[in-house]
Amino acid sequence: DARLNYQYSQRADGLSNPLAKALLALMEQKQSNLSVAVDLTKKADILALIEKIGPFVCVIKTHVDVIEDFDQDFVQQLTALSEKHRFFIFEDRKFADIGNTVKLQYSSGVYKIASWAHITNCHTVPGEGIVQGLKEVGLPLGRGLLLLAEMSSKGSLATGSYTETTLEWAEKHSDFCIGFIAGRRFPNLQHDFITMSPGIGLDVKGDGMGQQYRTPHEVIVNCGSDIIIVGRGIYGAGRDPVVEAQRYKKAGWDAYQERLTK
Ligand code: 5BU
Repeated sequence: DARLNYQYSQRADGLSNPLAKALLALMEQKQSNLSVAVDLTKKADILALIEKIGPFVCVIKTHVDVIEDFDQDFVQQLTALSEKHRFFIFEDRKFADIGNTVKLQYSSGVYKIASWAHITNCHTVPGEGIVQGLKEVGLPLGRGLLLLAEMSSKGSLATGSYTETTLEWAEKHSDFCIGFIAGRRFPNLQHDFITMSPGIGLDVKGDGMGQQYRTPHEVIVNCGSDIIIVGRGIYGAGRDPVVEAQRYKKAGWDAYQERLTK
């Protein structure tokens, strides 16, 4: 895939979604292909962590349903931080229901995800209608969707024909689907897509609950992924998040530079 040798900013041309274009441009500007998964449960802790690491990331990934004191003020503060430090917000909601239900889950309820998350994602197990439903809400708002083509966890069932069909739906809905959660770039696709990979760690291989870690070099240079998603490797026990964010940012960016010259 020749696009593996393109700079992120050059690849913006091959994507139709304006948010995807903006993300690729931002990555080049900030020299960051690092997304941090901020899986903490207190609003203040999350915001304090993001204030520190915001300068080093292109995307902050959230799980807002684990926040004990979630409220609209959290959304406002998160949005303000995303503007101050220039990053995109990815709510890792993993929608997994019929089109009509996910429309409601995406737009309504306590979280109103579509109103603040630039990016969200979904499983493809319910069929193509899930993409259609989310698109009805998200596309008019300028949002982008990632399809879960693969998962990083041991024994994941998202393989083979499940993954292949997921790729077809992304092609069909490439105006809204900006890419995939996957461990590798998929070859021979008509459109260009952004690949984001969770399960990234420089120090450990797993977490004892099925998570499997690979290095930035492995996923970006060997497997052609674009964005590394790092959680506990940044803020886990005994770690200095600023030091670790800079370390993962450098590892991700060095790997990307190496890929460009391959
Ligand atoms: P960790 O602390 O780096 O293991 O966190 C990984 C994050 O990525 C966490 O928020 C997961 O929910 C998320 N994740 C994942 O680990 N694997 C996947 O396949 C997908 C998401 Br999709």
